[in-house]
Amino acid sequence: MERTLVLVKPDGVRRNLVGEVIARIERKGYFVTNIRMLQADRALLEQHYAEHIGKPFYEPLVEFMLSGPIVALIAEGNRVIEGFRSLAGATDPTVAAPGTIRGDLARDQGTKVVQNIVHGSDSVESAEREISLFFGGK
Ligand code: IDP
Ligand code: MG
Repeated sequence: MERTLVLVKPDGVRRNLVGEVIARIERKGYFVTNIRMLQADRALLEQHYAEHIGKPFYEPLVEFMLSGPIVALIAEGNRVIEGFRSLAGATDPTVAAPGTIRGDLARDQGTKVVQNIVHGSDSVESAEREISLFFGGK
């Protein structure tokens, strides 16, 4: 069964949207098979967002992800990686389609980093790498 790593980012936790995100995953028919709330540290985020090191939004992104607790979960199902990214919507919430998590629940806050409620892995390789980071290889 395919797996993906979903994060509810600090904006989603602060706004009490953890249940909303989980409900959308479950209503779509995917299974939540592991979940934890944590306060990330810089070392974890540097590994998680390694592909973005050096980009102008990298440091604001790390600061944002350090700004409060996050929820990490594993969702499972056929084509769940693609399916969750479809549920999440486009990175920029201003243009994310209505009906998606980002399109319905987020907007531009004028910050250096886009605050867009959720993260979802973008490939099988990144999903397995990210699941190992947040769940220790389980
Ligand atoms: P994704 O979360 O849709 O996969 P990525 O390109 O992997 O998007 O970027 C990781 C995160 O960095 C985004 O979710 C968003 O919070 C932030 N981000 C990405 N691109 C920009 C940008 O151009 N400006 C500000 N923040 C950005
Ligand atoms: Mg990404």
